[in-house]
Amino acid sequence: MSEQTENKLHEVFTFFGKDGPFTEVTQIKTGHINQTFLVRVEGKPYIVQEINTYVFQKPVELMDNILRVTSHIRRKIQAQGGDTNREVLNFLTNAEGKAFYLDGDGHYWRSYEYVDDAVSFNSTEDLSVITDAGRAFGRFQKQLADFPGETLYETIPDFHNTKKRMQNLMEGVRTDTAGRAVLVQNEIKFFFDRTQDASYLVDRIGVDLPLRVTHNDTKFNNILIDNQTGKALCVIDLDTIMPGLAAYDFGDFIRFAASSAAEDEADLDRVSLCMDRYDAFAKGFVGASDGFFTEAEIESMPWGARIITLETGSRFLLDYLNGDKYFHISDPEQNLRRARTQMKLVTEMERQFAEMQKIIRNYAK
Ligand code: ADP
Ligand code: GN1
Ligand code: MG
Repeated sequence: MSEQTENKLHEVFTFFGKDGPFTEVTQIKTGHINQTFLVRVEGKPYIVQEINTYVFQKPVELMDNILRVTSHIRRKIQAQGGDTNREVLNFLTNAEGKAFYLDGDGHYWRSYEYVDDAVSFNSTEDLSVITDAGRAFGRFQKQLADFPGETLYETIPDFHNTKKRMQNLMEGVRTDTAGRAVLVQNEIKFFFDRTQDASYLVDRIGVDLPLRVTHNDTKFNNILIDNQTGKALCVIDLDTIMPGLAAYDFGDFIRFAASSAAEDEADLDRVSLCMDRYDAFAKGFVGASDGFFTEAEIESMPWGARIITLETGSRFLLDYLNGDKYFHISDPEQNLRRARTQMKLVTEMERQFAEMQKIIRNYAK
């Protein structure tokens, strides 16, 4: 870690009244958005993050959402006799109750307790872990069922408005900032051909699909698994909690964790939809939900998978066209590889859609 970064991290801990000698500083690179560090101050572990303000333009409102949502969840856990130190994120606040530190360069920092003896996965073949993650993301929606969604600040407007996402892609093709459109004509056509699908869920919001308070970024690595019990412990990465559809949270997990390969796999022959993982997640998310979801919502889940995968692919392609401004990348082709894996998964879902629907109906009973 550079001396400059270490000094900055000390500044953050001083702000929160927790500074002391560091016994570990490690950068965690699994997320695509924020800068994340694991720091142990005299042995006690914390996560410190620099909030990405290109992505989240109102960090103050964002942190207000997170504090209110985590307090709400903490009360639920307390009422059920759970462990509030490990089952919900605990953010540091300063003497005035502020949960972010604005440094002299205009960067926003936050810190919360690191949940020790837990891991986050990018993938697993252990179906029981996937089912349990489904149960935990379902439980998360239930915990927030009585949270007033209309009071949440929209941290990224139109985050899962897939229709709008497609329009953004087309606009990106038109402006072609990085001069790359010529290289990806087939990819652009793939999304163009599916503009009708993109509207399918958005147009039903408030018609037959209820708006709930959803997580909206249910990647497998946004949930912590307890090392001792192997059970899903704590939902993390709370930046995008906003009103949304249950199908988004179902779909985003499938997109990521039911893929046979990494999100940026170059060899598309290795990318397929693992139906056993899809089944395992459906079992936890829908099957364990005790009648929480409506019939229309349950029927919409496979569409959530197909549409969120389409949407995420379009976002990767757009970022490639824009010159990689949004997602962290390791090389200039990574966003393009990511877009292509999502396209392959969409194709797989289209081919096996009847089977996906059958599995969901099975858990609706
Ligand atoms: P990003 O928005 O960039 O995805 P995240 O909030 O998801 O950032 O954090 C990045 C990664 O850091 C997570 O995927 C997880 O592996 C790890 N992580 C974050 N918070 C904790 C925590 N409290 N305990 C353990 N690991 C964590
Ligand atoms: C980002 O932050 P992370 O890595 O958990 C992104 C998601 C995408 C995902 C694709 C705020 O999630 O929407 O689906 O990358 N988060 C944001 O891997 O845009
Ligand atoms: Mg994350």
